[in-house]
Amino acid sequence: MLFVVICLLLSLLFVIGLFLFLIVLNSYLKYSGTVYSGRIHVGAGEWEYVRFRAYEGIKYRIKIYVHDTCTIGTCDIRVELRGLDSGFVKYFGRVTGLDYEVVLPNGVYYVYLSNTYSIFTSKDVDVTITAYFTRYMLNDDVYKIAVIGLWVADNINYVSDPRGFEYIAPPEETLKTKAGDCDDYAVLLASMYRSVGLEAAVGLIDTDGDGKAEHATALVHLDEDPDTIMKKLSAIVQVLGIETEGFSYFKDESGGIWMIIDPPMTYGSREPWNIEHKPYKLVELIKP
Ligand SMILES: [Ca+2]
Ligand SMILES: [Ca+2]
Repeated sequence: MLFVVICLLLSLLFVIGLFLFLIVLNSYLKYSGTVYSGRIHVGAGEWEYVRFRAYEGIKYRIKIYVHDTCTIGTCDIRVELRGLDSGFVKYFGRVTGLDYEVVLPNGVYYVYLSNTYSIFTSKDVDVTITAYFTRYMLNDDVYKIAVIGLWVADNINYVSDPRGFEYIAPPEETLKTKAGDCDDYAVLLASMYRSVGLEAAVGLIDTDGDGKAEHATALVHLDEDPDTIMKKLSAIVQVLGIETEGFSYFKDESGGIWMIIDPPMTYGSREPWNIEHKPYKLVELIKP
């Protein structure tokens, strides 16, 4: 075990170029996620709505197009955007089309489409709501954790060590071969996170309940409370078209949490922070 610990420590001291990880982070910034897209029929004298959940720090683009199918009167619709919890209200009046970008407080929102002023004419309305990252996300801790975790989960393959030999690859080697086992993932992730300014470590984990570690994971220290982190994480993965159920962490005795990022333990999942395996007990924390 001492050998493993020393190797992990040494590997963690490798400094990976910031350059590569800024490319990884930047490449995700151009992502956009469809929150809603559909055609809504609004009958004469009626109204309909689109409901969506918005998260702080994400930019939403709301596009509305009223189809030119009306036979009597004008083809327009009265549009309102209202926040259920935040008290946010925006009136757009009667429009035939709309292209609106907004950053909203956390909460549930309704786009109301009112045709109540029209007696005879029903309307078909296309509504698209798209979520984008804002540029300042590049330096957000949870953003870094999520997109680097997903990048590693997508780009590194799980391959066992040489038979009878516990080999801990330096992070740049794992990047080159695009393969490794749990300790190689852990060292690579911890190094990547450290390269973009996060406090990251490797945790040695007992996964069979005998009190001894046989698994390793990357851990990132965060000072925020788990609820706030969960909201941010949900926001970030909404743009990436992912829904996350939750994330796993160990409480730090001196405050804050150690968030777990462990792609091999969430194989096939799009949530490398959501560990379902039990037991999963931290035996040793290795900080460089
Ligand atoms: Ca290994
Ligand atoms: Ca064990």
